[in-house]
Amino acid sequence: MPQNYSKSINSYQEALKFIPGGVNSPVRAFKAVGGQPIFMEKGEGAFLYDIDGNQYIDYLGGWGSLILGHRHPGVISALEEALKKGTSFGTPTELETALAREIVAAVPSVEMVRLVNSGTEATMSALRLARGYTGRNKIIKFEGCYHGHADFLLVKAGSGALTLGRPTSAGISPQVIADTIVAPYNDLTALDEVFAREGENIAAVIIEPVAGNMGVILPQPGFLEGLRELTRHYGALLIFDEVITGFRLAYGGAQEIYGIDPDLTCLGKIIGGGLPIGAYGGKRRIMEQVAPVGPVYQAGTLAGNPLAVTAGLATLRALKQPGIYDDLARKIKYMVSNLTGIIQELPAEVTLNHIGSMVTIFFTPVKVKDYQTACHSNTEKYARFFQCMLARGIYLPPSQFETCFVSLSHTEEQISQTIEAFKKCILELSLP
Ligand code: HOZ
Repeated sequence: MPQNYSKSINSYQEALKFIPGGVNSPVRAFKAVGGQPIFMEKGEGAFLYDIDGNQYIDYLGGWGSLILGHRHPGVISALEEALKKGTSFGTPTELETALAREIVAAVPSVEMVRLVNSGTEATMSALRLARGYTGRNKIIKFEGCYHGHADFLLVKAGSGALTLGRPTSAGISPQVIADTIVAPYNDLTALDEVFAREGENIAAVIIEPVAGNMGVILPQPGFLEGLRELTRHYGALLIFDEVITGFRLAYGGAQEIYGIDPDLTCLGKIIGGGLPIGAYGGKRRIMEQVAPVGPVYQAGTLAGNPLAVTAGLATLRALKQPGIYDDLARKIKYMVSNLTGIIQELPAEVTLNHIGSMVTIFFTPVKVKDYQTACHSNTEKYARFFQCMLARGIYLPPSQFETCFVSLSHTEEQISQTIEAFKKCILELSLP
C-alpha cells in the first residue's frame, strides 16, 4: 500500500512556484478530492509509478487516451522508428494520409478529415466550419458536456470546469457566448422548444453521444435519434464529439453503436496513442469548405505531427486485431458485475453508470441521466472514496465528474484487486 509521498510533496511545492496551481490542467490539482497531486515517473501496462516508487493500478488511462495501456510494445517500437526520421517537418507526410484513410474507413460518416493538435482544437474548428457552411451563428451544446476550453463552449461545461464549481469560466465576453444555447442532456422536449424558437438560426448541435465529462451518462433510448431528426429538419449540422468515445466504445465509436450518422465528428485521445492530437471530419461537401479548398480558415504548426500520427496509427493497428473489443467487454463485465454485487450487498448510496470500457461510480442513489442528477452526487463522499482507493494503490480520476477507463492491459488479477479495494472503501464509507 503506498505510504510515502515525500518526493511528490517537494515536487509540488517546487511546481507551485512556476506553474499556476502547480499543474498544467486544473483537474489534475486534486482540488475536488483533497490532498495534493501525485507526481508520476512512469507507466507500464496498467500500472502508474510515482516518483516515490509507489505503484498504482491506473484507471485514468491518460484521460482516455491509453486504451492499450502504458508503453504498448507496438506503439513504442513504431515511435522509436519514427524518432530516427525526425520530430516535425511542417510539410505533408504519407503518415497523415494513412491515419486519415484509417479514420475514414473506420467511421462511415467521416468522408474527409483534418488533423489538429487537441480535442479543443477539433471542436472549435468543427463549429467554425458549421457556421461557415450554414451561414448561421447559433449553436446548441448540452449542460455538463465538455468540448474543450474554447471561449464559446465554456458555458455550463463539465470536466474540470464542473469539478471546480465554475461551469462557466471568467474571462469570457458576453458577446462571445451570446450565440451559445445550452440545453439539458437527454431532454428532447426542451430541444424541440429551442428549435421551434430558434431553428432557422442554429448552425449546429454539438454533443458527446455518451457523456464522459460529467461522469458517464448514457443517451436515453430515442434521444440521439430524435436529435438527428430535429437537426435534419431545421438544416442544422449534428456534431458528435467523440474525443472520448471514438475508437473506445467500438472501432467506429459511439455512432457505430447507436447507428447515428452525424454530419461532423470530433476525435482525439486514442487516435494519438498518448501523444497530442485531435481531428475533425465528416461529409465531403462540408469538409471541402475548409481552407485551402474553401473559405473556413484553420491551421496549425504541429498539426499532423509525425510522432503523434505514428503512435495513433500503431494504436489503431492494435485495435483492429480480431476480438479486441470483446476482450475489453469481458474485463468490464467482470468488474461491473462484481461492483454491482457489492453495492447491492452493502448499504451504499451509489449508482454505477457504464458502457464499454467507461465507468463512473456516482455517490448518489438517484438514477444519473443528466447534469442535474449528476450534481446530486455527494462529492465529499467521492473525495473520501478516491483517497481510500489511492491508499490501496488504485488511481481513479480525481473528480466525481470524470470517467474511469479500463484498458486492454488490465489483467483479471488487477481488476480483482480493484474490486477488493472497492469493497473495503465502500464499507468504510458506509460506516457511521
Ligand atoms: N477531457 C479531459 C477531461 N475529461 C481532459 C482532462 C483535463 O482537463 O486535463
